[in-house]
Amino acid sequence: MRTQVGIVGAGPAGLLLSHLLARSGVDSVVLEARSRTYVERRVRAGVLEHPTVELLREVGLADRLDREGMRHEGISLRFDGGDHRIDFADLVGRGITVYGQQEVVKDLIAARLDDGGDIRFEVSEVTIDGLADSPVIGFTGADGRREELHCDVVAGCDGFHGISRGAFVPEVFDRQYPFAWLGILAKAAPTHHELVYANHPNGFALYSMRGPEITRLYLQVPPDTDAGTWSDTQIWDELGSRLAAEGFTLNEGPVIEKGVTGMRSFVAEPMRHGRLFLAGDAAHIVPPTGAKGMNLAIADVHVLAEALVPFLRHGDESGIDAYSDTCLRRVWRAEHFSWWMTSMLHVAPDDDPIARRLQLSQLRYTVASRAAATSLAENYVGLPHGVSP
Ligand code: RFL
Ligand code: PHB
Repeated sequence: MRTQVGIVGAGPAGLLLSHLLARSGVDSVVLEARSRTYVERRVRAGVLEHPTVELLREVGLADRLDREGMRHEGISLRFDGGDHRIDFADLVGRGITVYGQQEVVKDLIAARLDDGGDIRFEVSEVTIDGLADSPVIGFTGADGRREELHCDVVAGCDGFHGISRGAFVPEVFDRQYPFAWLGILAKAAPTHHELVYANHPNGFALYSMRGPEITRLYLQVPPDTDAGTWSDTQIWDELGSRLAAEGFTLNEGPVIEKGVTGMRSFVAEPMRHGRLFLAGDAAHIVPPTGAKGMNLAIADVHVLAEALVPFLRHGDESGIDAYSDTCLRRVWRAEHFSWWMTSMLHVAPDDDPIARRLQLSQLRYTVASRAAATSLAENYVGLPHGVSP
């Protein structure tokens, strides 16, 4: 088999890359380890930055997003018994859209398949060779047959646990946090129209949603927590305490999904090795407090598609040579913002009294100063794709 771009992984990064390339007449094949049903049901991110939504609109992927996505013009920071709104619309004139990652993935798969795109689900034993000049991806198809995919370049979009990062030895920056998130999806109508990030002496809590009938909620828990040890009643009680504010009621309902997510900051440098380009979680992980993971994956492949098209059309290498540096600047900005939000909002297990007071001071300043609130808003709604400060 032969294609121009061999894409490993059908998450938001791999699927969107395939779509962007197809719009410029570049062929690709997407190889995915899981089944279509599995990737379409995987519950993950929910917040789309402004530049993400703009890009999806520009490339014809936003029909359902525009109908069903929930536009938010701010978030609340809740601490010390008070609720403080950060008004994105007023501060930076832009907002975010709440639309589940699995909805983005469904829209992308449908668009690719409608357009004759080649996505192979349930592949295994993926290998990558020939990265100096003529890449070959080996894989076993769903039918058990061993195949070889020859391509001009490989896009490693296979997430944090994928194999493509292992094709070379990048420099790795890795920090794990001493806490995790217990997340639930509940069949309960949201009672508040925006996200609430709460810093409470018992730990962080986040109030989010997925639609008019579904609430998405998270609690800070110790890193080794087994989700099964938390009963639904305990979860609702703890959410009630941590999110408490005057006039705020939490609608409870059946818990339809429950899981624990670890928190880490991770970056692999560079994001390119010969003809291999890493994008999304394959190259970097942020703690979810800044809602940046999927958005970064989308920003990476936007830059990558714009670099690959001139290279594949007429051998222009300027874009591919700049790819890693261009992405890493934006990645480190998002790493910083996500680390900053995480440290401001979570309670450290050692409960250091100085750290606690510094946190509260930072929170009070962030909600009281227009300059500080604007900085949060600008980062949260998302900096433009391409070169970052
Ligand atoms: P993905 O989505 O992990 O996709 C990688 C795909 O590669 C496949 N794969 C392989 N395929 C073939 N061969 C192999 N050897 C393979 N190994 C793996 C996998 O099956 C998978 O389909 O990576 P991608 O595309 O880079 O996308 C990244 C995002 O998924 C991720 O950053 C976000 O989900 C992170 N995230 C959030 N991001 C946001 O932007 N906003 C949020 O609000 C947000 N909240 C979150 C999150 C992640 C969370 N969890 C569960 C980690 C909340 C949570 C709880
Ligand atoms: C979500 O809705 O899943 C969500 C929202 C904001 C975050 C992380 C996750 O920071």
